[in-house]
Amino acid sequence: MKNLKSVFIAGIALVAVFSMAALGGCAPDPQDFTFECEQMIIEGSGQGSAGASPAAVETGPLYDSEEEGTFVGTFSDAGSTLTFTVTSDYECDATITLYAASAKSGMDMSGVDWNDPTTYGNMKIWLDAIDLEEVTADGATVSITNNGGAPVTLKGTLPGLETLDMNNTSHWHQVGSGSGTIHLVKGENKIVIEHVESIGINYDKVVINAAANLTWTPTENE
Ligand SMILES: [Ca+2]
Repeated sequence: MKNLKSVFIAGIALVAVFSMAALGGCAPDPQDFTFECEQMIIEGSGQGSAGASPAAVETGPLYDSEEEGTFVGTFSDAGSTLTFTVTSDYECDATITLYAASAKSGMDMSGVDWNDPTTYGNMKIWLDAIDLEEVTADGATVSITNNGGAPVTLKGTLPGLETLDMNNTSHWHQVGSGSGTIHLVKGENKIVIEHVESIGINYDKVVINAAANLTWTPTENE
């Protein structure tokens, strides 16, 4: 009798587990998985100091910090992409957060008289903040899609700088972030970050918070 009762209770427990799995779809507690942009497949280009350049991996000091970061820089041409494939053991909605720094510089030379060197200091250079949710004629500034589906809307801002010191590398590494919801399928998720607008952005990393185990194979870029 006692054994029968145990079997019965075990049966109820099993039904409960299956019901939870059916309702939630995702099993483990949510956890963060980090994907460094410099380890993604880079297909991009932009304007470097020597003119048109392929997107490149660069390491440098972070703004207002003792630390260094590694980025995909010289990334400004529309249509450039970062691609990475994540294998998930569950189908679920997950939070995706992009960490990046604005490299959208602006310049005002109206106070400069080129015949008068004493006015050269009046040149103003700055970095614009980038609202990741802002929709341009071509779509959002940055588009993230999974397996070719609808783009994820990212909410967040990459901060700007009132005065940009071109020679201070850390000024190009003031990291901000934007988050959205991405739907992961069980199995392969080919995630593409597309640079929609022709403006400068230095890409740092993506963090996905998912109630699943996510794995990937990083790409070795130079
Ligand atoms: Ca990075």
